[in-house]
Amino acid sequence: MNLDDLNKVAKAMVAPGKGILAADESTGTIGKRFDAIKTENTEDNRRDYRELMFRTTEAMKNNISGVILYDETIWQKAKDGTPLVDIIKKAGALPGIKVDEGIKPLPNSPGEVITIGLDKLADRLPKYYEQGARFAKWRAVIDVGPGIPSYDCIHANAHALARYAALCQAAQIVPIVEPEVLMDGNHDMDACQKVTTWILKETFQELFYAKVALEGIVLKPNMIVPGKGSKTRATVEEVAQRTVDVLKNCVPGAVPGIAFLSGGQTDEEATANLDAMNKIGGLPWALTFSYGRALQAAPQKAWGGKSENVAAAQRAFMHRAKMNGLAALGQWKADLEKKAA
Ligand code: 5MM
Repeated sequence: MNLDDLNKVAKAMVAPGKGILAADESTGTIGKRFDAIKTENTEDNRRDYRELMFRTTEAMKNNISGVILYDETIWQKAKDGTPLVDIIKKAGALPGIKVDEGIKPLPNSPGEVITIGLDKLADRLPKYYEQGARFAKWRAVIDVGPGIPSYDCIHANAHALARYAALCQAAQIVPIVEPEVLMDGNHDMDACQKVTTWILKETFQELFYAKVALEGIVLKPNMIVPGKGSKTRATVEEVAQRTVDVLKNCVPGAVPGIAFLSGGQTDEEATANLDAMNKIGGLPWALTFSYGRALQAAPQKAWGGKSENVAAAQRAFMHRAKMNGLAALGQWKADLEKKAA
């Protein structure tokens, strides 16, 4: 492992004003997104949709440091035969790859899941590196509900994240470590804070035991927000302060950067919350975005599966990338949203 190089890649992923495009929806998940825009979930449509984002040159150059790809996409070619990874690289961004193989029920733990995909990972990683991937992603899913999460769920998922991260670094790939506490549920902000603290503490302990070099990772956590079904709501300032408090308690300063998931927040909430955290300032790590839905909902709606809407979709994508780029600098303002094309 060359830690200097891993550290350079990790820093590039969280460079000022830039963040990560999470375009790693599995075929089932992109199918749900396509259903919403009445578009058939075919290989060609998945390619055309992703190609339009990767060819949004200004956004890719100015605000997107890297793209998390799904296995299908990393091997896919654009309509004109150019490999999609080459389009991403030409735009100045880094290709990355989701390497987990999804979730399965955790035995003896009703309502809880474990992320799978470790078995052949050591063999798969060098192939992804050769194909251009310089970082990877693994997502652990933690649900909050009556009596859950259990210690078994927290521990098993943190342990898997650490084993994945160690394998990535051995293959010279920067691991994005993503423990996601879901927004689904009726729980309040206190419960989100408690569970997020727990999974982060456990994850960094397991990363230590697995001898993962923190200088060569990027953390992808959720923000501290009330569950979607909770009767309580939180202000942008509360979300920002609570999230920063949790991170300060749990994340060592050696980690170069933290790139949040959006988790079901609206586009503008995800931007405003990130911006407010960066306005607090004085933090040891860069804080940026690694959004899926909060970057893609607008372009998907504008595209609607129609080639005549590609330019409109690219404008929508460019706008969200720019807004989140400003939020990563703490320079976003709500009225910039209204000036959108
Ligand atoms: C892009 O969505 C990813 C999920 O894919 P699958 O569920 O299909 O495997 C997801 O892991 C994503 O990378 C992050 O959770 C961030 O996405 P959001 O939409 O929460 O910002």
